[in-house]
Amino acid sequence: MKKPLARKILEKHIVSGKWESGTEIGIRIDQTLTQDATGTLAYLEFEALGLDQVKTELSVSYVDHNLLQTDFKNADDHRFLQTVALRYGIYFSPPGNGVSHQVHMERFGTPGKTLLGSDSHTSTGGGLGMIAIGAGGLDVAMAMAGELFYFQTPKIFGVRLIGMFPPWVSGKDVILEMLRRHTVKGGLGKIIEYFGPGVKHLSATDRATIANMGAELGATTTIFPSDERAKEFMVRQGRGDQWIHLDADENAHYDEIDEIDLSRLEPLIACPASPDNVKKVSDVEGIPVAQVIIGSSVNSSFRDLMVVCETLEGKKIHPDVSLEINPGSRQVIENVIREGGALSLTHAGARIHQSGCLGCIGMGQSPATGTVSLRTFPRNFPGRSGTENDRVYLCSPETAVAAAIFGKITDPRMLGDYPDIVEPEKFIYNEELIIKPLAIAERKKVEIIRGPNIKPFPNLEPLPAEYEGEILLKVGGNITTDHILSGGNDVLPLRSNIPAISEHVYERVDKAFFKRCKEKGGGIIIGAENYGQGSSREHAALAPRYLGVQIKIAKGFARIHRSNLINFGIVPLLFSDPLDYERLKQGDRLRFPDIRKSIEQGKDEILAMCGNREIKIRLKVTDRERKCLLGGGYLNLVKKDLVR
Ligand code: MIC
Repeated sequence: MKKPLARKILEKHIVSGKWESGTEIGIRIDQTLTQDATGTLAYLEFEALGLDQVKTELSVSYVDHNLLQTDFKNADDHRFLQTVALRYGIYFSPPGNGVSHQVHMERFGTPGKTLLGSDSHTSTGGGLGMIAIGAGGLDVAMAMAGELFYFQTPKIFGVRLIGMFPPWVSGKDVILEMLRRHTVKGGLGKIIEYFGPGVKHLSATDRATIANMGAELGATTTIFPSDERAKEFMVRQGRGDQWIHLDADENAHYDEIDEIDLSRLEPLIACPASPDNVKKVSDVEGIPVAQVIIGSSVNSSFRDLMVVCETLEGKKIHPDVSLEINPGSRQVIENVIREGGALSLTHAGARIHQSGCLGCIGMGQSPATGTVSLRTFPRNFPGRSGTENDRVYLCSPETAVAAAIFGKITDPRMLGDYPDIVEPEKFIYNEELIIKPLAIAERKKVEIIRGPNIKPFPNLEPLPAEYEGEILLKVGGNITTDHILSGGNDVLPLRSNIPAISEHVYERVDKAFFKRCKEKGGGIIIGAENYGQGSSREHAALAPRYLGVQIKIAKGFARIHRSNLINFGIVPLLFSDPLDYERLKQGDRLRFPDIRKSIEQGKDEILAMCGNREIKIRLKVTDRERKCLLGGGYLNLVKKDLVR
């Protein structure tokens, strides 16, 4: 059979299972990345395994999220992460160096390798022909320990690109078009693979934008071929020798196919408050804008910023707009400076921030009450900006800069000549700024420095024989991990302190949740479709578990959150009859009389009682996952194996 590229790379990495729809495969992971907001916990988990060093080809720890230092907590975490990296043989990219996705692509991304990252946007690496997957921190810790990464054999969704971009249209418009067509659930269980004659017209960083936001489709990951454009990028990074040509077989078989004609795309924009609420910019023109942010996790590359610089040359931003620039990396801003772009930015009135994620996860940059903010970020979930009832739109740098100039949403095509951005033959960069692993003999001498906010990983008890609890909360469809546990400057610094962060669980949905959950000693949460979409933050599973939540029932779960639940021993049950979702309400008590035995015996149907009424509930898990659930989580299971 003629195979897609994703399958060819994955088959080279499969160690357990085989390529068969609906079954689990376990793959070898070549590279890992962590960022600080998820990394502290991932390294606490790695430490708990008691190993001496990482077992991957390459592991990198980035500090890019918790950059504001309003007290000791984030700074302490940064030091912890740096010393952990030195201790275990991990590269360390310090604060200010840039966003993990951009820096990894610049310095380490390699076609054909597998990359697992504790950030849902790790998929960015697919822009260079990698299989790059976002996961919970524990899965990444396990990969660092040399364990396999397990997931369901995905379907491969081929997207054929034809034509060429018209002026003022770029990579962001491709992924917004995908979200318009397929919604935030459209990629569940799938890898999105782009192919066809249009691919060669996309630069590596345009591809990275599309791959990054494949996470918003719910996809397992996204991949592009490794062709001349990927090579060009790697040569400019001084890494041409690491490039290899990789492509799908000719006439490869895809499980599903769609086609996008790039020449017919026009500027698009995702309206509040979901990345799939996509409209044509021309249809929402005229809405006054108070803030424009360009950069962060996506659209923060040299090309993205230079389009903005050149458009702004000789112009001034609108007096009602705060234009903010979050460069993807130090390398990006250095090259923009060399080309003279930074001067156009500052002279036009832009505020240049340090390289990092910042406002993308609510770490500063919150918009003013009742105002519109246009961002080139990947997500606009409600309240994620840190401002209640925020109105955040997602768009390309082209659309963003047009709004900054005119003070209202404006179709960028009216800006006239489209700047022709020529990338430097060789980017300037300073390799010394990423701290390399120490020689093996030196590692043991490193003392890991822990601040007072860094608390040990909590102990999780095995699943009891029977479980009874109250429905503590009933939520609707597409609930994000931001709803379950928000980001922002108040909560993010608690990521290494589970007891403290657990006080914030579901606070944005129901302020009384924590108190109720504490009083009842835990219980059950009920959700609808695509429960737990969005961020990979495993805290959204571990913190409720710490409060005693041991069962979640939904119509469907998002991939990463589902794995995180299992990793921490929360049973992810599915409604067999959607009417039961309608019938059950907050405050109902549910009893699972023989839940442990049913899971041990490999049963798919789990008996649940609401008073005298039986509720039809299913459990769709693999044998490995059953063991995790029974033992109180993945860490307990692996620790036991290591001891043995
Ligand atoms: C996100 O876009 O939500 C983040 C910030 O990248 C998160 C990481 C986190 O919650 O720490 C993600 O997507 O994994």
